[in-house]
Order: sequence, then structure tokens, then C-alpha cells
Amino acid sequence: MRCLLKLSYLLIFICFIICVGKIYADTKTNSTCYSLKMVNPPEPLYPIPTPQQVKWHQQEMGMFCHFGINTFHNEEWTDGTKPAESFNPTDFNPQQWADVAKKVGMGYLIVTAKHHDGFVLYPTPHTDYGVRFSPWANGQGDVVKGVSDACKNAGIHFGFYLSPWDRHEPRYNDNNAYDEYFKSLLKELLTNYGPVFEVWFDGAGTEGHVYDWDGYYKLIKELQPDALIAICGPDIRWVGNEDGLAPETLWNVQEKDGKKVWWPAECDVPIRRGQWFYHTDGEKRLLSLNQLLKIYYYSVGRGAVLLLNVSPDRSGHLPEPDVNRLLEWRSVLEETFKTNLAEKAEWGANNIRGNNSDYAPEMCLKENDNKYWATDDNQLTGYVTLKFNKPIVFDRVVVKEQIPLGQRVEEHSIWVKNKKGQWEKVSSATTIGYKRIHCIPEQKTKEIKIQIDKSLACPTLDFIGVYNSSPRDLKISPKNK
Ligand code: FUL
Repeated sequence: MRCLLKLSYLLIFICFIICVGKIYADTKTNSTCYSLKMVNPPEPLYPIPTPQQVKWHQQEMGMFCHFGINTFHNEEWTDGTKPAESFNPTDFNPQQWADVAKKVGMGYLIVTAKHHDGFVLYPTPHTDYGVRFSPWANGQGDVVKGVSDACKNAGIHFGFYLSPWDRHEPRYNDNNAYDEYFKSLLKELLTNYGPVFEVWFDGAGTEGHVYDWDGYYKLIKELQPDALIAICGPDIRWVGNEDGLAPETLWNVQEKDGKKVWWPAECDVPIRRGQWFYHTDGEKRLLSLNQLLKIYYYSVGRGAVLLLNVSPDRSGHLPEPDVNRLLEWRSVLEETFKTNLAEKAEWGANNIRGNNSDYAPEMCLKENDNKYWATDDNQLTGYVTLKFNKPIVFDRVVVKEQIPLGQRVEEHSIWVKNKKGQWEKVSSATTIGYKRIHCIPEQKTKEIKIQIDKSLACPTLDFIGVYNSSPRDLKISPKNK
């Protein structure tokens, strides 16, 4: 009996030691002692993105497909008089479009349901100018349905471009009648093709025409509350060029009609220089691998979303050379960003919000997980350090803000510790936003510092990644060498 009693004392003692040990381990990571007190998250810095906008940012890239009557005339803008009979793809294959988009990492696909020429790519009864009057599929075909089904199969989001400017429709000269026509098209597109991710309203050719924009927006928000309205619309803005390049400083918050709003930038660019539609002699315009890599780093790498146009040819396929270039581009990016060296690091920071482990720098190991490094409210600068056992070689640093709390960082920099133990600045930039990629000359070091130099409110970082780029990726040579 006494022996049994002794045994149970021993057991209780062991349990006590295990519990104390666990609490101690929980409060200590990488030798940082964290507080167990609850700490409030930072206040959002308004305006902030809607959940739909956050989801859009997370796609990072989309594919644009310009297809229509122009495809069959080697022209970018036809005037609405080309005969409907000339639209006749021989082997329309939207599944190939969507599968390629998915394979190269694009989260959505936008098809031109109607370009400026007015030719409509689905069988609407509201016009005499569209696929219904073409020989394709005996006038029974529906490009929009083919594309939306293909997107669903491929697991990417579907969107459509609908040109407000219409060079065919006689009602275009009567604002009210045209608004009615345009809304009847919108209604069909928003009800017959499943969930719509993005509606793209082109501004070209519309100068001087008065449209019922508010009526269009109302209809979209009624029928597809999650759809985002781009360019001539409140949810996504045009970056301002057709080269796929965002400026070095990119704020998602913009002043619109006297109000500050979250209005993020999309970079649209065709993969064949200057050609949105397929031209039989356009292959020589295909962007090189390096041009595509540059576009990636200057759009996604500056916090914008890239909308890359690949035009289907007259058969209804994406041309093989374009697809091969896309696959090559993708494989380089995959190689570059395959191994995040930060995963091997010991993480530290000069300030951790409330000294609470919920806001520790290690929260930057995983992206889009709603866990982030944050500082105390009064701390508008700060840094995260990454220490390695052995020197690492790297030339890319990815930094992401926790954008559901707003865009805050105005200036930041990347530092490495040199052999003498001194910090050396190797890159500096302004805004971060959804993502910033630093492409820098190759570095070898045992310690890296990511420093927030200026911020509108206490900084919140969702992710930090450190990589050594593929030998096929762009290389930056060191200054003065
Ligand atoms: C421009 C249009 O005029 C082009 O044809 C193309 O659709 C591009 C995306 O937008 O404004």
C-alpha cells in the first residue's frame, strides 16, 4: 500500500515537471520570452480592401484572352462592319486556354464577350451582330459558355470584358437606348455563366459618351455581389500603361471623388508586343523570357496584379510558341521561388507587439494565413532579423504586408551582415502592399535584416521569404562593378 502511495506521488511530481516544462517552452521560442497577456491586434488603417479584393490580390496573375471578329481580320480594332460570317474558328478549344492559365499560375481568365466592334461572342437575342449569325457551330456556338465551363473545370475564376464603346450598334447614338441594350447584355452575362470574378470595362473610345455607369454597377452588385468591377469601375484600377509595369511606389489607397478608397492596380499587357488580338504574322512580337520575367517583377513584384493577354488563334487555340514561352517563364519562376531559405533561420525582431508570440516575426513564415509580425502602436519603424548557422547565398527577398489591416509601409530596406560584423544596406524601396520582391545582386551572409524605415501606422508583415534565383532568371550585377 505504501509503495503504491509513493508511486502516485512520483507520478504527480512527474506530471508537474512536464506541465511546468511545457509552459516554459510555450513562452520561449528562439530564446525570446513572450508575455502571456492578451494583446489586441493593431487597429486597421482605413480604407482597407474588401474580402473580395483580398482574394483578388491573392491570385497575383490572370490571363486575358482577346478573341472575336478581329481575330479573323489581322486587325486590332475593326469598325463593326466586318461580316459576322467571317467568325469561324475551326477547333474552338477553351479548355486549352484555361488549362494553360492554370498551369502557369494564373488564378483567373477574362474573355472579351464584346470588343469595340460590337460583335457578341454568345448567342444573345438583342443584336444581329454576333456568333448567332456566324457559320461557327451552325450559329449555335457560345464562346462565353465554353470559357466559363473550362475555367470551372480547370479550377480558376472566370471573368468577362464588355466594351462600352460599340462601333456596330446603331443604338449607340441614343444614350438611353444604348444603356438599355448594354444592361440587357450585362444581365445575360451575369446570370447565365455561373460565378463571375471580374467584369472589365474598357475606357477606350468612350470619351464624350455618357453612360449610366451607376446603373451598370448596381446591376452587377445585385446579380453578382462578389464580382469585382475593373478599370472603369470602383474595385480595380488600371495601372496606367499597357506594358505590364507598375511604378516603384504603388499605393492601393487612392483618392476618388474626394474620398479615400482601396482601389488596387491591375497591369494588363499582351504577350505579343502591341497586339491584343491574334495576327497571322505576330509571332515575331512574342515577348522574350527576360521581358516576361521583367514584367513579373515590375507588376507582381511591386504589389500589383498582372493580367497577361494571350490571344487565341483562328483555330480557337492558344498558339504553341506562346504556350511554350509561358511554360518556360513559369518553370523559371518556380525554380527561383522553390526553396525559402528563411525557413532555416532563427528569427528575431527589435519589437514584438505586446511582446506576445501571436505577433512574433516567425508569423511571417507562412503567407496569407492571417498571422503576421506587428509592432507596438507607437513603433512606426522596426526590423526583423534572420540568422543562419552557415552562410547562405541569395538574391531575392519577398516581403508582404498584412493588407486586410490596410497598407502602411512607406519605406523599407534590406541589410546583410558582412564579414566584419557590420550591417550593409543591399536594397531599399518604398511601398510594400500585397507583395514586394527585391531582386538584388547575389549576397553571401549569415544574417539578414528586413527594416521598416517609415510607416503610416505600426507595420504588419504577413510574409518574408529569401531565395536564390534560378540560373535562368534575371541577374542584377552589383553597383560599381
Ligand atoms: C484597350 C483596347 O482598345 C484594346 O483593344 C484592348 O482591349 C486593351 C485591353 O484595352 O483600351
